[in-house]
Amino acid sequence: MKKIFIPLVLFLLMTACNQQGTRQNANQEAAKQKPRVAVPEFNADSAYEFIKTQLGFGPRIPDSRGHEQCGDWLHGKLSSYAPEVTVQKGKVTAFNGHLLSFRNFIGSWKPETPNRILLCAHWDSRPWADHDPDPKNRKKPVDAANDGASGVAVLLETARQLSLKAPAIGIDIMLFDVEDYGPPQDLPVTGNQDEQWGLGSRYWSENPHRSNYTARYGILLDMVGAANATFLMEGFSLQYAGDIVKSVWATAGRIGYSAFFLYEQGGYITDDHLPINQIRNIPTLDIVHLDKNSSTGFYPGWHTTHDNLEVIDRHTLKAVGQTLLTVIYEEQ
Ligand code: AHN
Ligand code: ZN
Repeated sequence: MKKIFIPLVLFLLMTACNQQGTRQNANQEAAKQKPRVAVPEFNADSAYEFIKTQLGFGPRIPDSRGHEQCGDWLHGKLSSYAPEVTVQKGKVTAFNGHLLSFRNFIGSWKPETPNRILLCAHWDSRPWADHDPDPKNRKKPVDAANDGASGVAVLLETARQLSLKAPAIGIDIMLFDVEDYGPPQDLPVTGNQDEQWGLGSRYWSENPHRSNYTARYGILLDMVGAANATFLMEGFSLQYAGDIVKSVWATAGRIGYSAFFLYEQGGYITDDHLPINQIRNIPTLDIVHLDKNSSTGFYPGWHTTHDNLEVIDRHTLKAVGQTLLTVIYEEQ
């Protein structure tokens, strides 16, 4: 019996080592091409506080008081860091026909240069915890510490760092509104779901804040704060921005975060990056917490009342934030 298994174990070991080798080669390759620059330290405590502040406004549901107040705070905060801030205001139509007021906030560094990258996240919170394990909770709003606030918090801390040390390239930090107003789970599916999520980013993609706006590439952050997060390579990201996915993952691995950034393909997610890819033709990837073992494919607290401050872990914020700063400051 044992004899049969030894070659199998050896084979598995060799395959594992081989994959490890390929990964290391990819990391070394990426490192070789990058300039040696000093990258600031991402402050995860600061990002954590930015999550707490957003939650302090209560649910950030479109056309609610908490939403309005959080938007005002975000506008002020972004304006304190970015040389130029544009606010896009308007109305979008939700899946149920309701007209929702929205604001997209865009902070720009070196607004004139075409040599730029865009970074984005959504700041609204989901009105219903429609995936809560307890049916009694499914009409309750979500705190959205991870699904919303975490991405915004990492971008605000990034903005703070950019205000302290100017990047070599142009940057836009876009905080999109009305991402999470998609139809609740218990409704029969009607219409095109690609057009029912990400309404703020769809609006911007159809009406960019500068005419002929373009960027070399974009990075979307979605659910980047939960403990032990796993970022699989999301389907549309690989389809539209495969080279950038590999480069960002290699950067994360090179600076020690390969436990978060897995070399594994995830599903195709309708998220804020989709209209940017399809309408603006800017290759944009989604760093999104996907979990093959959860029933939804997303992180386990997704669209539940458990998506609160307790799920947030500074180590995850640090892994994503430090990777992002490294990507930004190594661009020339
Ligand atoms: C769909 O469920 C089709 N997309 C989810 C996008 C999303 C919601 N990201 C965060 N919340
Ligand atoms: Zn959501």
